[in-house]
Amino acid sequence: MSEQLIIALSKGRIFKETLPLLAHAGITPMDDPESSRKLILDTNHDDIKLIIVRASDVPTYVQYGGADLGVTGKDVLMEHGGEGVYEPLDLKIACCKLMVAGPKGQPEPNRRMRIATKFVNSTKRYYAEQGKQVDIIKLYGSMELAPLVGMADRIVDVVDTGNTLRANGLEPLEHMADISSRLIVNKASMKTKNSRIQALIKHFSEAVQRI
Ligand code: PRT
Ligand code: MG
Repeated sequence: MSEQLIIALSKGRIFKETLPLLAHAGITPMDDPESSRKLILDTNHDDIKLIIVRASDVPTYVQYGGADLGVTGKDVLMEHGGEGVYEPLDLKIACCKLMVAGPKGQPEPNRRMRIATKFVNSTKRYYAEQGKQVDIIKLYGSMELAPLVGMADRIVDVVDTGNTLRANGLEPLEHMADISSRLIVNKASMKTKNSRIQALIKHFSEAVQRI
């Protein structure tokens, strides 16, 4: 039997949008992570397993060899830093933008701005490049709430339709980066399982062209 190949995915949009790419590579999961409690999903190949982890944990699993490959948002990858992983392919799925947003019509305060975000590293880098001193408040979700309760002047978050911002009286202010999901590969696996991983990259890249 050949060695196992483990692919790390997160539930929700990443899993759904990766399914057609897996299908093009002849890989079908045997379980649905939305209904199953299993964290390791079998596929139609005995030697290919999918692991289901938090979106922000995908690069960590791949970095430390818990998975050979993973699919992760560029936002998450930028925040992680990308150590220990290769990023061979832009999958062009789960597209969105990393943005600064704030309450509609509210100018910058005359003191240091407070920015609420889960993207602490990217936010630090962004304002440092502009030579702006800001205070960053780390949150784990629902960043949109922070300005509404007066805890922050701005947020940094990923935006797709902008509906969530609008529904909370916020507006997009600055575009920081275009985001899409990337295929990432553990550096050691790329050597030891090279031909299988190259074959998968090839199938995925064909699927990206077509879809
Ligand atoms: O949910 P959890 O905390 O576990 O992790 P996560 O939110 O990072 O995971 P998930 O599955 O929601 O997102 C995975 C990846 O999808 C992200 O890392 C992004 O690269 C990408 N992506 C694409 C998005 C969106 N579009 C998006 N719209 N991630 C999050 N959103 C949020 C957005 O912040 C807003 O709160 O969805 C909400 C709706 O967006 P609007 O602008 O359409 O209203
Ligand atoms: Mg989410």
